[in-house]
Amino acid sequence: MTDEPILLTAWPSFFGMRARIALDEKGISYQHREENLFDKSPFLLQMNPINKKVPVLVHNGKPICESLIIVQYIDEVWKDKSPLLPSDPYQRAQARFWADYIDKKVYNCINGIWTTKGEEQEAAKKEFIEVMKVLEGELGDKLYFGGDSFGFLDVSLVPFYCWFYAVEKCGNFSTEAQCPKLVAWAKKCMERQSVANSLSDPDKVYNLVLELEKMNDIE
Ligand code: GS8
Repeated sequence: MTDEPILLTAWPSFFGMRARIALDEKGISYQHREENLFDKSPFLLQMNPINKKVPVLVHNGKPICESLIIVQYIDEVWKDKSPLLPSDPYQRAQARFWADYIDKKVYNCINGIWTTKGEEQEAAKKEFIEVMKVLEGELGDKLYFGGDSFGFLDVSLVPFYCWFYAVEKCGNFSTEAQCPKLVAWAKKCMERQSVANSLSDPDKVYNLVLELEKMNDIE
């Protein structure tokens, strides 16, 4: 007997979107609990006392933390439908390598663009495009990162796409002009219900970024 899982997340969180996409791909119904990251709930602090961050998946009363670990857990527990990780150990290791690369690079570049101005922002934009080109190279001419089917790496990267509009407006540049194949891949992913349902509205993300810039005196 298993309980309906609970997902603690916050709407702008790309990490939370990963978990939402994975649950949707598997057709799992779950309880979505929206957290206010400026005033975290006692339940979040109890479920993730170490990092105190979202997302957290609570399954059978037990917490699973860290988005990539959550996606892998979902894939292992509900393994009969829509496998996300490749079955071949080498391919699985490669998918994990690239997901780790995304975690180490993409988040910092995106934050670097909207939290800075001038030379610092130029450097963040340059790095962002370099990273996107590396990922575009890994995608190659494939439909999805893992080949013909949507999988773990797609889930890991596509949530960042709903932040592209905000950082492009802040930095006055176009990702599509420099990485057309990567943006075409993101649009292809958006055709999936699981992705379209899970990603936040780019305008809403941009408005949040403008509010945060004001709050943090970034002019
Ligand atoms: C990152 C989670 C995270 O940064 C993961 O799950 O993959 N490596 C983790 N979550 C943010 C929201 S998204 O920017 C968060 O919860 N921040 C609250 C805080 O730092 O206090």
